Amino acid sequence: MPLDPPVIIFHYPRSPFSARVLYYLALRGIPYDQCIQPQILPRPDLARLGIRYRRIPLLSVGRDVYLDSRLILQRLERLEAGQPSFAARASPEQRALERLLASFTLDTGFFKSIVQVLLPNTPLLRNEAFLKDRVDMLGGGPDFDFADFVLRTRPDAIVEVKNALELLETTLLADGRQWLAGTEAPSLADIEMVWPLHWLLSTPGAVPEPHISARLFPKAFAWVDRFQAAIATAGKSLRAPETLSGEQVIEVLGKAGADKTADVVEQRDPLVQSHGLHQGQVVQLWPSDTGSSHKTVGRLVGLTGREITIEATEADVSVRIHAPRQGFQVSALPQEMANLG
Ligand SMILES: N[C@@H](CCC(=O)N[C@@H](CS)C(=O)NCC(=O)O)C(=O)O
Repeated sequence: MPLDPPVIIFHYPRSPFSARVLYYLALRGIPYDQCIQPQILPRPDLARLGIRYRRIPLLSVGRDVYLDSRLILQRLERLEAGQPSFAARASPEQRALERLLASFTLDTGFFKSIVQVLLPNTPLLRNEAFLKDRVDMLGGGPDFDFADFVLRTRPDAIVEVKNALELLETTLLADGRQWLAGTEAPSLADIEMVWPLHWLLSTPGAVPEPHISARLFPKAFAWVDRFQAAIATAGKSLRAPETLSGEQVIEVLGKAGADKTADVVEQRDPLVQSHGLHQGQVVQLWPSDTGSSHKTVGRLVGLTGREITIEATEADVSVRIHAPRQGFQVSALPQEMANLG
């Protein structure tokens, strides 16, 4: 039985940011379907939804598509399906820990360090098409040697990752607890810390021994294994996701309803005031860190302190696209600005 509203994740296998979302879905017991994307551009299924944003994952709930795993988890926390939300079950201290761990893995250089440690020992660093695609994402010019950059920066990155494991081993996991926030079952705090570490530890040949090993960090390694076992168990009681084609996605979204809770352009917002943004205006939306040359175009539907919502203008079906405020920018289309003058 599909969920109402339908939930679809757009991802590819072994994408670590997608794992963050898939773990969440498994632990909450939220049924979903998936639309598998190629690891490098182009991504025609997303183009048909009017989405030029180039990062993975995305998640649709009804005909609302959410960009960025940050906003995806916030949306899922509001979804009434499966187990109660994590927020409903957590104490203020546990919620603070979740936020701090999310900030550590997402907002510091930690994830980049994981990439620098992992990539040299995978075939990806010898895959020309992959390297070219990721240089485009990072905004590097034709002379930027991504492989050389990763190899040069790896020693420092190993130290960063080692320090993070040491922190877990000597603080949160030191008293022998099963889960980071001292809960009975894995919580959002575990999800927020485990996804980059599991990606590293489960990639064949990627763990930089002897600097990092199960012998040096037995509690942290056991916790990552325990988490995977919990996900496998949770997955068994969840209906297996159907894999949808781009065409099937269009069909599902075409019949689905919209979530209008963030359909307000807050007049007191500093950006709205300084740029004179208004509902219905055609805007472009893009992430400020990587992939920022890929700008998605649509009519502004909502702009709050947490979320930007647009109605896609380049889609084969009526789709609403949501991005978090953090890490994203929105502006009027340049030609529209010219028209105003
Ligand atoms: N801030 C984004 C980052 C997502 C991200 O960087 N994802 C990687 C894949 S795991 C990616 O998009 N790589 C480039 C690509 O797939 O085009 C999020 O939290 O979702």
